[in-house]
Amino acid sequence: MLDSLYNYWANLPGYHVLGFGLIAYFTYYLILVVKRPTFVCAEGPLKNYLLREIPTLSVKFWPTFWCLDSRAQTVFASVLRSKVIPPISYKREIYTLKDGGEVALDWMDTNCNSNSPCIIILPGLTGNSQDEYVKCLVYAANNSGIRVIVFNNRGLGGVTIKTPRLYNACNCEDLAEVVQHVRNVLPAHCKIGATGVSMGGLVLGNYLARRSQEARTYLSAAKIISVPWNVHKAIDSIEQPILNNLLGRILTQNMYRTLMRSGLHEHQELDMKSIKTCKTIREFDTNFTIKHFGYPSVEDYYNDATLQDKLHHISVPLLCLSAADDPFQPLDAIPIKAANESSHVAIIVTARGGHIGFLEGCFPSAKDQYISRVFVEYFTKALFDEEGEFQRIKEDLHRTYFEKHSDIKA
Ligand SMILES: *[C@@H]1O[C@H](CO)[C@@H](O)[C@H](O)[C@H]1NC(C)=O
Ligand SMILES: *[C@@H]1O[C@H](CO)[C@@H](O)[C@H](O)[C@H]1NC(C)=O
Ligand SMILES: CC(=O)N[C@H]1CO[C@H](CO)[C@@H](O)[C@@H]1O
Repeated sequence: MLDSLYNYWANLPGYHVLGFGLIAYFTYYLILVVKRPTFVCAEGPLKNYLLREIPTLSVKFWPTFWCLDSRAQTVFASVLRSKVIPPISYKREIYTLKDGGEVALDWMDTNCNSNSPCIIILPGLTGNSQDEYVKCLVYAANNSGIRVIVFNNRGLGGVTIKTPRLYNACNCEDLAEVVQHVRNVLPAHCKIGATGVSMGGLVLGNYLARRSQEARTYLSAAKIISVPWNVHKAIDSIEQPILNNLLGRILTQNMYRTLMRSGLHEHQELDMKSIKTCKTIREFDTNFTIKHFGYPSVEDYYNDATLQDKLHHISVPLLCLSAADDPFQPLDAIPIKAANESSHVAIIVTARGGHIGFLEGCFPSAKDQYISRVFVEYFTKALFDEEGEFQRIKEDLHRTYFEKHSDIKA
């Protein structure tokens, strides 16, 4: 008996080895990978509302089993979306900012009427309205009858700059002007929401925190996807060898190309040669961004942009989606505790998903993706708000918020 067992193990046929391997992998997958996302927000009306109205919150997230690594999720999601989602033809509006600078606002409202609410989308670091994750959100909004405006930063989306100024991660003045403009051109009864992805999330988050009162008057709801909550930690994380560093290098090259295309070097003297040799985002920021915006050091700039410690200033209901394995965002930088105490900010953390990845199922679909599903479920409830419940929750939250923070102007 023992002999035959020994013989079996000693001469294990190859396909049995494969079988055991697969069983082990799927056991691991089912037990350790497939999980309900963590959802944090202070006990109260917003938390109850979101749990009730966003069905995706209470189901398990099934990351694509052959694409679990965070970098693989990040890269493959981008490739899949770019292959499957066709370009979108927007109505472009060139909007002139107060200092004479210009930004391109790309409108998409083919499935809308005069009552449709509107979402302003802020893409990531060097992103524009044709980026694959942006289109994924735009399609989803269009299918739900929501108007979308993609806010391309200065120098992006094919618009060259008119004044010697680009954009950065905490520059929310431009967004403030755009939000005000959108409010002025839309009928007063149309609600406005905003979504920022990655660096767009930093810009939006900083706007919500620094211009709390103003943001509250214009915006009904906000959402942030894959934001680097703590920029110091994000930059450290993206410099880790080998794969993270490689992603960082690609991004740095994109930043250089964006800078070239913006035409800034025709407006002011820049040492483009040394900027071109930068290999990391930190080097690029040291040699360009902080000089351009007058920060004494790169640490000062990252402090200024960091969102992790600003949650308590935010007074617009804000839903955030982050992955625990985001290569741009170590888990310990996600402000779980602050959100757990925040009446206005709720955070969903999936165990896997990478940076703007969140691919799910055996054969991830480009049309119905986790990021667009959460996005649409949240905004259709918050912005159409037929019973006015979300609006009432928002007003109640403000009342209790200002009782608690009597130092902040109501
Ligand atoms: C938006 O939705 C309308 C109506 O369903 C459809 O005709 C149109 O093609 C959609 N636009 C895009 C870009 O998908
Ligand atoms: C959130 O706060 C509650 C108390 O209000 C506490 O019981 C819970 O453990 C906290 N959760 C997290 C994730 O910090
Ligand atoms: C590539 C490059 O020019 N890097 C420089 C960026 O700035 C720092 C600090 O000023 C220099 O030490 C790097 O050599």
